Amino acid sequence: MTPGLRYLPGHLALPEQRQLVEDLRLAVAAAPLFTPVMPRTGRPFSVRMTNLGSLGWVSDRAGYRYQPLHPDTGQPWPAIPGVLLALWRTVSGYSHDPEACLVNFYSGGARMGLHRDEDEDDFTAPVLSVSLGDTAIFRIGGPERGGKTGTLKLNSGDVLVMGGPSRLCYHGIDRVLTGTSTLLKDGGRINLTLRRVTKP
Ligand code: MD6
Ligand code: FE
Repeated sequence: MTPGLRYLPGHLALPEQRQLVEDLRLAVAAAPLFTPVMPRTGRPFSVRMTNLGSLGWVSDRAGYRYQPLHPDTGQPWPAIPGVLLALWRTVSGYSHDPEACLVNFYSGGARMGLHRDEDEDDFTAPVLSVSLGDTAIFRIGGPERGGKTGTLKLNSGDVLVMGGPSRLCYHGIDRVLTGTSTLLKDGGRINLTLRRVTKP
């Protein structure tokens, strides 16, 4: 496994997963999921997104960036839930709180192409990911596009920490295995990624 990558299978127990889903339902009511589009081409992503925290990641024709307000409502993003802050403080090994939690919702044939998370100013903080709902096939490679890659199954409750050298590795979601979890009543998968954006 890539140095700095930590895979914590089943780290979140079912009660915490259920609490998070409840927190997310309230958050999404205030900050609705939107469909991001690729810079320049305007091609839509197959996942829908929203954010929690003081900054949120958005992608539109103008580019990728972090911003304090929801692009459609113009309101600040909802707060990062306590379960997630507690998780970050326990496993990130980083002494400042995250500023952004990107919420990705996968339904049907949604996937995520290989990419690096590189829009942050602080790469010394890890990116911490939480998976909820249906199992996904996660693909990870090295720091260069086109290198050797491998896959990992991400199940509901799994936590993945991309720190150290793995922080800037290419990764993506090949596909989501429909019907593998009953956590979300209408199925699908939610991925949460906690990020530190600015240098403290
Ligand atoms: C996903 N995850 O699991 C997509 N990024 O749906 C990511 O893009 C990701 O899992 C940075 C760190 C961990 C991740
Ligand atoms: Fe990512």
